[in-house]
Amino acid sequence: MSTTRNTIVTFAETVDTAAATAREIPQITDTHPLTVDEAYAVQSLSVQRRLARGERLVGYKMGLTSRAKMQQVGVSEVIWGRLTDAMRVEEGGAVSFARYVHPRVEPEIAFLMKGPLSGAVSNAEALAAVDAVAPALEIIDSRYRDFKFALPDVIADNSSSSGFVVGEWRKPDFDVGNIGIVLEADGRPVQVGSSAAILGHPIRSLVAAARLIARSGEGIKPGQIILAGGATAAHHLAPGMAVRGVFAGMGRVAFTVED
Ligand code: OOG
Ligand code: MG
Repeated sequence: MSTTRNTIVTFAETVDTAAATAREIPQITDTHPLTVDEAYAVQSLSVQRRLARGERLVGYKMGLTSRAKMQQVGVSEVIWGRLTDAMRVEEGGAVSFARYVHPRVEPEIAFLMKGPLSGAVSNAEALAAVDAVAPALEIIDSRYRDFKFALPDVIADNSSSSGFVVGEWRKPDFDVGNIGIVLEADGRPVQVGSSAAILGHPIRSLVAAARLIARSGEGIKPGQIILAGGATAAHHLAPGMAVRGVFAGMGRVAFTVED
């Protein structure tokens, strides 16, 4: 079954509406096979709908860059998604549980870019394009029933992008390759890991971002934020929960969940 342009447009509307209304949907691939390129086309059109409503593209997120994440969702390909200003949650702020289907949180490293980055680049070139690094938390929320999906489904659903919180930016004059991370829920450690879990070093995730995003005809631009991917498995959010990420030598980042 080949996928027509009209079908791509329809799927883009389906995933966008599911995200906007916090309603779960069946997996697209239950009824219609999609190639990876078609899935990225659905993602692109669904995010264009957000931009048409006034949201702004502020960067990209990498996904499934650690084994813990791949194992948790049963998909083992590195993926990426788009971040808009509406997804940003203020550090120390609150999110409303009702806005999501079944949200989870995971600790990540964020890069703030000062140079453009596109195509095949080395680790050193990627690092030279970084203005600052920060501890971050990503809120992911698959729109698919039971948080279950195949690779094309999750890509079409903007790689589960829902929200992100960024802590204090620091100049990248230290190595982010092995930062100890504790994810806490209500003061209790729920995940413990290291930034080394992200492809061996988070800078490799930025290199992969430059390469993969270029395949869709886009490039990373100065001022954009890139999330490197979860360093640990994600933890389920619940109403009333206080979430905090503690990153050794980098600082903390926190938010709370309201009803
Ligand atoms: C897919 C998104 C993965 C990460 O950091 O690995 C991701 C998902 O787990 O729903 O954001
Ligand atoms: Mg993530």
